[in-house]
Amino acid sequence: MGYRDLRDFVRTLEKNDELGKISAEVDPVLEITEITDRVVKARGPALLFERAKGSKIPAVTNLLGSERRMCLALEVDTLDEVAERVHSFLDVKSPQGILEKVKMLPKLAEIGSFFPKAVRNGACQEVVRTENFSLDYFPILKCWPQDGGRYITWPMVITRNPETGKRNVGCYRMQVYDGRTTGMHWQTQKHGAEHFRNARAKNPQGKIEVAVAIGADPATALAGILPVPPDMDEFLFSGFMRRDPVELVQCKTVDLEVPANAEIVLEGHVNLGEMRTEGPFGDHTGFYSLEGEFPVFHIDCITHRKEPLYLTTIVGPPPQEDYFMGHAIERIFMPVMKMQYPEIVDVAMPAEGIFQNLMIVAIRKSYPGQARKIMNAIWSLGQAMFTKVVVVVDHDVNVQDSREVVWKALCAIDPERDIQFVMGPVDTLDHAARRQDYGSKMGVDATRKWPEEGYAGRWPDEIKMDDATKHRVDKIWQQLKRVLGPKKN
Ligand SMILES: Cc1cc2nc3c(=O)[nH]c(=O)nc-3n(C[C@H](O)[C@H](O)[C@H](O)COP(=O)(O)O)c2cc1C
Ligand SMILES: [Mn+2]
Repeated sequence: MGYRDLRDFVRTLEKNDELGKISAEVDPVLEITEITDRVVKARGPALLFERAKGSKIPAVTNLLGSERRMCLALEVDTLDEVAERVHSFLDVKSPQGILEKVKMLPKLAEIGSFFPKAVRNGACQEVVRTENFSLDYFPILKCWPQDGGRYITWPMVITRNPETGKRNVGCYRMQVYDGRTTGMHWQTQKHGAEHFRNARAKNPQGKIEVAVAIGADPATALAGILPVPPDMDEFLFSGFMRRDPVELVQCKTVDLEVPANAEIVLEGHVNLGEMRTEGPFGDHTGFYSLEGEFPVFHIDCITHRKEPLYLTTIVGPPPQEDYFMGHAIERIFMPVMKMQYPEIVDVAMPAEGIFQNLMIVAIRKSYPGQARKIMNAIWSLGQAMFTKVVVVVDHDVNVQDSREVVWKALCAIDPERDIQFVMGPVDTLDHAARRQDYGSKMGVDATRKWPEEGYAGRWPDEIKMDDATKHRVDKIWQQLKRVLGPKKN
């Protein structure tokens, strides 16, 4: 059984000593960010701001800002357990004979049980406001000094693909323009933006319906961040992660469904012919994203629980909470990468690489040029297409250890020979790119070079002491340590 809702998870955090309750009045303008930033960098607890200045609603930050809390959220001891479950579903082979077919049935039934489930009533609609509503009611953060205003930072933005009718859930920040109007910052290559363009192609002056849910049980709240393929329902994957279907309730004024257990829901529309300046925003790159033109979300109705919690997060100089989200997603989707590219041994995205700037991939190379094939694979794999620098190393490099990577990768390259540049789509937030959304990427082949790859010399072995000598020294080590004194080593 997954967590019922956000407050259920918050209670569990409290029981596990993973919640800091702040009863002093704190301003959602800058102060909540400053406190959250300090706490996440110290690997501190999730934070409940009980008295956010200017609002009666408490705010929650840093909900998943550590690996331990991410594991609590997904009810596992290690993230590998979720990866293992993903693997076991991918590993379904064509059954041979009746017995294997029978054995497969429970697995198939289990998949069926993860599909979102329609329910009639949801706590998210305890209060329905179609008039006299305003976003001012909620403790929405202004995160950093140069931000263009307040931003809703952890929404689940729900739209329907006008071509296929399929649902998408994306987490796209929303700048508050006034009590009923926000920006809709879906970046060019994201699924919400694709729905917008599809609809606009049919009817440039029309509109699309949008629902925004804020706060839910943690696996559902993560739905908007999951990089699943277009037209795959993120809520199905949330159901898989929580081992319980996401319950959805029909919105009051738009033809969309939202998680019944959500804290707050904004229903409304985006006009297809309308753009407005959005930004600046202190972003997850650690720099401000400057102003840009983005669509506008008009709120027609707000529903919420009787006493809602406002779930939000901050991004900024790494590491922040989004690092732990991204890391979990990287671990969970590893089996999918490995299924398509079995030579991949491990992948790492260090926090300072802010996801889109650096991916280190270890492969078991078995034919010439394979490292370069993997770079191209990464650049065509969903949102990994944005990766500015891909470093491919051999299987015996521990990619989780950045020091080892710097040491071994730099020893393995002849830069002119081993670095390649390609052009393609880059992240909207990349402020160094020559054009927004378009620029170059770099691949570094830091694997051992083979004669078949034109390497004329003999690749040296890595230095390692032989076991017999180590064993002999182990035996006299205690005695030596006395002579060497209390110093370390
Ligand atoms: C805290 C946070 C804020 C985000 N803000 C944005 C944003 O403003 N715009 C955007 O395009 N992606 C943003 N993302 C990344 C998307 O949520 C992510 O790429 C997601 O997979 C998009 O869903 P989609 O593939 O269905 O479009 C954010 C992610 C996090 C964790
Ligand atoms: Mn999507």
